[in-house]
Amino acid sequence: MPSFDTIYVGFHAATMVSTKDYGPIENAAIGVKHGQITWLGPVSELPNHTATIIDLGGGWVTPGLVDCHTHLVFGGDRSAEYEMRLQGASYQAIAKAGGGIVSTVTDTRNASAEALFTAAEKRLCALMADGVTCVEVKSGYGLDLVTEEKMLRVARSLGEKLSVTLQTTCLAAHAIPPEYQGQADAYIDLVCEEIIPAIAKAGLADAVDGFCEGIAFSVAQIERVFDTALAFDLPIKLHAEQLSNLGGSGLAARYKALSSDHLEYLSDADAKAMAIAGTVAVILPGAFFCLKETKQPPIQRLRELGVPMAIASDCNPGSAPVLSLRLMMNMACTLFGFTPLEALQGATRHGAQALGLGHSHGQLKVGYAADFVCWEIQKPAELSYWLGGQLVKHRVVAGQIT
Ligand code: DI6
Ligand code: FE
Repeated sequence: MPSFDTIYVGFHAATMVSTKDYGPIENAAIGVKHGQITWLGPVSELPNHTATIIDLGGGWVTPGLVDCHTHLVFGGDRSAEYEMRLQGASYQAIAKAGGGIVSTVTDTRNASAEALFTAAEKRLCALMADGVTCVEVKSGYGLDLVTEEKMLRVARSLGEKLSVTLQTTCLAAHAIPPEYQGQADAYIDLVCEEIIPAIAKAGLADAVDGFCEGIAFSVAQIERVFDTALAFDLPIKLHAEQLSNLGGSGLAARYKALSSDHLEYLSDADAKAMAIAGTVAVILPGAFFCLKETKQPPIQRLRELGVPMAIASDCNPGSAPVLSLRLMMNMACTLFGFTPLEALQGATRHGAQALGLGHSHGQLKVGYAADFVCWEIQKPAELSYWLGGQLVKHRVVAGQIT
C-alpha cells in the first residue's frame, strides 16, 4: 500500500529538483502523509490506494515560495523618510543624521509585543497570500537585549499562529544604537558578551546576521560577531556590499556563512570565495529599486561561478517596504537579467538553501515538506511575468490546504 493518506491531483508540477529546468511533471499527483511528500509522479502511475483525493482543478503547482530575508517585525513606518529621499536626501545621509534604522529602533523599543505582532501579522499575511510558505524574520530594530528578545518572541509567535514555516535570525549587529554613538566596538562587546549568548540560550534564533557597511560595522567587528555565533553553534549570514565594498562577503565565505545578501558592490575575488564556500548569494531587488541604486550585483559572474542565487523581499520599513516576493522575481528578471527559471529557483530551492533548509524545503520531492502552491497560470514563467494580481489558487502547508 502506498504510504500517503491524501493525494492531490489536477495540475502540472514544477518540482524544481533539477537545476537545469523546472523539473516538470505533466498531470502530476502528490501524495502526502504526516506533513511530508510521500509520493510524487504522473497521475497515470499512481498505485492503487484508498487515500482522500483532492482535485486542485488545473494550473501549476510549485514548491511554496521561500522568502529568506525579511525584517517584517518593526514599530512605526518610514514614509516620511521616503518623502525626504524623493526630494534628494540619500539613505546614508538620513542614517548619519540619526534617522534611518535608528528611527525604527526608537519606534520598536516603544511598541508593545502585541502591537508589533498585529502590524507584522498583516505584512506576513500579504507575503503568504502571494505564495510564501516559508519565511525568515530578523531582529535588529531593538539593539538592546530586551527589545531584540521581544522582536524574536513576536516572530516565533507569528510562526506558531500562522500556516508558515518561520525561521528567526538575530541581527543585533544591524546599526549602532543611539546610546553607543561613536562607540561601535563597545556595542559589539554588548552584542557578543550579552545579547547573542542570552538569545542563543533562550533558543530564540536559528541564525545570526550582521550589517557590514560604512554606516554600520567593519569586517573586524563582524568577525567578532561570527566567532560568537559559531561558539553557540548558530549558522551565520551577512548583509554585505550593499552600499560600498568592504569585503564582508569574503569574510562570510571564510566563515562558511549560509548566505551573503545584497552584493551590489561584490568584488570578483569575494564572488569566487563564495562559490568555493557554497555561500548563497541573496539578491534583494526591492532595496536596489527603492534606493534608486545604479550599481548592479554581478549576476552574470555569479552565474558563471555557479554561486546559487536566492531572491528575497528584504521587507523592511526603510530600504524595501516590499510585500510581494513574486514582484521581486519580476524585478530580478527585468532589472538584473535573471531568467524566469532562475527567479523561481531563487524563490524556492536557493532560498531554502540560504536558510540551511535545502534538505527539507524549496523542492517537490519525496521526504520534503508538503508545502506547495497551486497557481492559476499556463506556464511557470508567468510567476515572474505578472506584476500583482491574484495568481495563488491554493496554498498547501504541511499537507493541509490553508
Ligand atoms: N540593509 C537593508 O536593506 C535593511 N537593513 C540593512 O542592513 C534596511 C533596514 C532599514 O533601512 O530599516
Ligand atoms: Fe536586510
